Amino acid sequence: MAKLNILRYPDPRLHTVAKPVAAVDERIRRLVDDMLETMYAAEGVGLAATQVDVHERVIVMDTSGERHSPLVLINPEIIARSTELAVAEEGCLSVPQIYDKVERHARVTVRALGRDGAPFDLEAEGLVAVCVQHEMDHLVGKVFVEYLSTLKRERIRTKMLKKTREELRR
Ligand code: GNR
Ligand code: NI
Repeated sequence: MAKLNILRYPDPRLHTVAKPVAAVDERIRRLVDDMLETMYAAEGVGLAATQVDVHERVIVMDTSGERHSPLVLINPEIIARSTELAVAEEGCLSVPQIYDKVERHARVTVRALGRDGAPFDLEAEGLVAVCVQHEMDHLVGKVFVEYLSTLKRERIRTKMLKKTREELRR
């Protein structure tokens, strides 16, 4: 296994649209395992392949407190969504230390392939629903800050660029 580098906003590669996985083979299983290692090391509850500069429809998640319940979603599609919306505070490993409220569907049903290539449906609510919608946005090149006002987004962009520059100077 290997820990992968996580792209940081405003990296333009975060806006790449991922392609469907053609076959769940050894290469994809290795990607999944590397993404899980990367997510756990970063203490995130989810990670999309887009964030590690791989533009294929792969997501890993673990919303359990114990961090021993990995969930793998390959080629995820939302097959049902509640009309009811819910607002939750979100963060993103690609936008460290920024948290803000985002409104999304309160419940979603997602159809995906697992690490074994077998299809399954996930009925999500609460943090799982927030996280899976957040991750699926990454796969179409969307970062949660794009739901915020232009003013907030510009402030975040400036702050991130400054932070990355300072880190490079060290
Ligand atoms: O670790 C993460 N926490 C989180 C909290 C609230 C809503 C969404 C998330 S996802 C985020 C990890 C990440 O950036 N996934 O893309
Ligand atoms: Ni994210």
